[in-house]
Amino acid sequence: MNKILTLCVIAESDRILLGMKKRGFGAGNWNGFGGKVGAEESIESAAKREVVEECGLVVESMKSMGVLNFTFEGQDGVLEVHLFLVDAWSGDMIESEEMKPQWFSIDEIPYASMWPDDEFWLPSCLAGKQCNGAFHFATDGSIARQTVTIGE
Ligand code: 8OG
Repeated sequence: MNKILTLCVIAESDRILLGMKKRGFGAGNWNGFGGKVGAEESIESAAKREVVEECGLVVESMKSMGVLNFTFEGQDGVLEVHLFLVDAWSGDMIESEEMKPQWFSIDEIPYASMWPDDEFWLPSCLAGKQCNGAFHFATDGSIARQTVTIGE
């Protein structure tokens, strides 16, 4: 079964907000904010809900940046992750049960402690370019195959 998920990249010109995932899928990695789209909600409203739940910030403006599909060796189904770049927000940042947020300089993004695919699309996303792609993960967590298309 395919799953639809969201991923919001919150960034200013020189820094990015990442969250240390404290539990569940991807625990121990820095990542953007997001999760599963509920049956009754739009992808955009799910993206905004996940941001406020995970780090307390209210999304005021975001841009759709593409779709990344993830498959895993030996597992059925596709994770369809809808990517957004958030460029305006309000509210106060909080640590949640799921995520510990922290700002990083754009020059010091901790790729070694992130999902291994991120280095192939995140720089382009931060530059405002559309990112579409598919990554197939081997059982050891490495990327076995990938296709990435970067747009304008
Ligand atoms: O609800 P849950 O916490 O399981 O959602 C998983 C989050 O992780 C969701 O925001 C989508 C995101 N995500 C993946 N795979 C990858 C990936 O390979 N790279 C990044 N950066 N995020 C991912 O599910």
